Amino acid sequence: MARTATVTRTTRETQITLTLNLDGTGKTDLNTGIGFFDHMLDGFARHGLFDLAVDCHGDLEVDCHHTIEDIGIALGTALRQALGDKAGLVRYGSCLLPMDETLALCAVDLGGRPYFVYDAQFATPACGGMDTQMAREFFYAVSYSSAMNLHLKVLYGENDHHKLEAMFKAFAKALDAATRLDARIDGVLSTKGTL
Ligand SMILES: [Mn+2]
Repeated sequence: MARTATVTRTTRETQITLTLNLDGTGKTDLNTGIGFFDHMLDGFARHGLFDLAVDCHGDLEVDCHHTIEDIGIALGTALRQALGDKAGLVRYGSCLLPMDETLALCAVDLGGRPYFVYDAQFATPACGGMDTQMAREFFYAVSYSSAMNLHLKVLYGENDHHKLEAMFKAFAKALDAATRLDARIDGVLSTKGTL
């Protein structure tokens, strides 16, 4: 069964159509209106081997906040739908991702209990059109809308572009691992028998 989902989300602040394929090859079609954020989502999709299309018309005349947060909600919602009944799902994934001087850590559990732990500091207020503060808002939105336990931490680093990109790629690799299916798993991987 195809593990894909398309989410359309419209508010007075953003109009979003997002399509996610968990079993893709890293193909992207990204039009968020924020060049730097497109670059981050591109790194996420390519390194997670997800196909991801995002079309967003957001209130960028205000700032980047609603656009980035709402795309996080749409991505999390699509992820939750695409995972379906989670039968055979590996469930856990983690990655330590180096990018030049930066090292980022990501660990995820797709067990259905949302939790979010985040630790990253930045030297500058923005990279391109993306406020550095919005990384937290984006990943928090993904975690609660997909019911994911998500831990993200920048262990060290200097350059804010590297820190952000390392987090998106670490998230991609951890999520790729957690969304794999294992034929040895009978039903769902939980001692409770439900996810
Ligand atoms: Mn880059």
